[in-house]
Amino acid sequence: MSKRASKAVEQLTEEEARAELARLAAEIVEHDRLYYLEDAPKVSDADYDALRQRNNAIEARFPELIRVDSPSERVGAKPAERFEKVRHTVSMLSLGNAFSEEDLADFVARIKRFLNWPDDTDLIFVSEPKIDGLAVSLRYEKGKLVLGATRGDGAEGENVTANIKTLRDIPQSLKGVPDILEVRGEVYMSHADFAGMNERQEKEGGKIFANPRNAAAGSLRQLDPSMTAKRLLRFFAYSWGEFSEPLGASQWEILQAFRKWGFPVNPLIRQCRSVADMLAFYNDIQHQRASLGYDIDGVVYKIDDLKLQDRLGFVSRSPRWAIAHKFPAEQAESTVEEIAVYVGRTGVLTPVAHIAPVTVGGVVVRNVTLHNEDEVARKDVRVGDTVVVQRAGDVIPQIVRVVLERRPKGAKPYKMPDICPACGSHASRQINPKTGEPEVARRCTNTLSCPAQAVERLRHFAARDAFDIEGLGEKTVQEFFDDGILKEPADIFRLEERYAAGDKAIAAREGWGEQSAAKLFKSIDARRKIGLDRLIMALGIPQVGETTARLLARNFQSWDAFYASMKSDNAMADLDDIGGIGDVMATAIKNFFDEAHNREALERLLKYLEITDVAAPKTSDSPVAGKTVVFTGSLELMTRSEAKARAESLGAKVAGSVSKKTDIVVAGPGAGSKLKDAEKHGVTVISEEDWMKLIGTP
Ligand code: 9MJ
Repeated sequence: MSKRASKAVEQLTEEEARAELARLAAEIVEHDRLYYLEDAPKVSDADYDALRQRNNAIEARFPELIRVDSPSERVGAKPAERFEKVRHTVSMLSLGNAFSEEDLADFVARIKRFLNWPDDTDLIFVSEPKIDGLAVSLRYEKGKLVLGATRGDGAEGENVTANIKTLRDIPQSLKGVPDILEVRGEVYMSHADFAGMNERQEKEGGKIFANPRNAAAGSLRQLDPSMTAKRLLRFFAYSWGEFSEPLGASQWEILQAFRKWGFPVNPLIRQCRSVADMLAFYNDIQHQRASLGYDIDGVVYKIDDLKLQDRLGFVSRSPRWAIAHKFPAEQAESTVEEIAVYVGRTGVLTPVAHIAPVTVGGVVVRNVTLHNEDEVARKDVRVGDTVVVQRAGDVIPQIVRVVLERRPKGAKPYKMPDICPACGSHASRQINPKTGEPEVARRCTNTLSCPAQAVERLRHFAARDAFDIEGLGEKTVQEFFDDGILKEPADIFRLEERYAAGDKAIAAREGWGEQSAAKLFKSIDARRKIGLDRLIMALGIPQVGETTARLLARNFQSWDAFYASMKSDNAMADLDDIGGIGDVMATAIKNFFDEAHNREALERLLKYLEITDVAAPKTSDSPVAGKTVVFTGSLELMTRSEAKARAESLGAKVAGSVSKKTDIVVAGPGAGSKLKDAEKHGVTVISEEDWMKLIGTP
């Protein structure tokens, strides 16, 4: 980078800006050339990024000065909401797999047999590391990159051109190439960039990716190309699609051509002449795997000679002339030092084994998730056990099995705590009343004030479909929570009071002036009066979304009626009476109100609220008002959800099964057991047409 001190963008005159943009365009182009063509960058990535950022900042200030050859134009325009589909002119291949030396020997023998060549003839293969990323196809027309597409199903992929254009590894234009050229290869993310990205995502509360492959896929499929640009995807070329002139006579020759044109080609590729050579390559790559800095999951062998490739052709979708030799999942032994329990944002308790640090596939593993208590029981993992740890396909590490011979005497079976480690409330597994089986997850029942769940709950509480408090989004909730200002919903309504009383924590917030405070307090104030349905929705009761909240509100009509029922012994019966609330949901609602912490947090909140009743559905003038209706068979005049909504709007309850409480069964063609149940209980059965007449829609 130029060493001369740069003037702040804000202080540039128009003339200086024009000169600076010209200088930056030239400098960036030169760095790109060094980077892509010479493989010899002269500046660090950070310095390079700084140049681009300066260029962008100047362009933002002087948009009329943007040059036609501006480096920022290398980032394509924003694509449409969804990616457009593109058909590959030549299908993108999938490879068959070999998992052993024997599989590999079979592969080579098969080829010789097919060609009718004696066993002892030499065949040349190109051996390549198998990058664990995403295959893409890059189409150049007259040397210009015109299309970047994902593999998709091999025949049809997605148009990700704008994102592909942000990859520094991929040239935007080529000289001395056929008019039509499709270069194919793998987009991937290095271990270092993956770690850096997840670190940033964690800080910003963004999505954490499980492995570099997922991160690369996520980045490439970003709708906003500037997001892809931030994530530093890389590329290796190894194959091709359509071309208007031959690219070479062999795989090896073509890879050399790719390299000459400026594409990264993996430096570890080799030509091999025998199974023994190929195995030596495989072992060599396997040894280097941990230090490569990017994920590979095996090696690929390809017949070098393209004429032979042609003769060999395909078996179904895979070429007969190539195979992927996969690495076995990497395993290592370690000992379990402790089984800890973590509470996720939604209150689910997850047991995690803390093990003595061990390197598996080049990564130091200290923690291994045990997923849930059933999994711990199935594997019978105990503290003190020696365990086999595996990273398969670079997914998160897992415990494969316990080495029972080495179990210490007196090791006790693990028992999951039934109190939440974050707040001490009861943690339970809900029983599914239908199957009688407990749910897999154990959850903390202190929905409203468990600190582990607080941020998620508060975010949900303030969200648009609940309290809809403008200015209290996820980021602010997180910050207020971190500062100890917000712990539970009631705190939201105490903010202004505390601010007025000079609470330092609130007043001293960075970037938080009088105005933003006043604005937030105003939007909070506007929500002190809230509809019953929104309140119920906001509580975050497991299983209860917008529809159920509305259903509950309409049935109970007032908070007092609802709360009184939920606290009473009749709660289950009352919920059961509402058509559309199944047993699982009813149990979840009941559990919520059974938890004393929830009731306490609720009562603290209620002091600040005026809850408006929800009118019961109009019932007076419809003959189906107050009736319980069951729809069965296929409906032809309305969809089932339409029928249900219509019936409910007329004051009917819609139930899922026929009982003696049912008043009407509406049966379409194909009605089965429910029709029999109706007969059994002596319930009136009518056709869909009769139903329409009954509700006044001929
Ligand atoms: C990877 N993933 O590195 C192929 N691949 O060739 C290499 N994939 C491939 N070659 C034809 N090196 C289809 C897939």
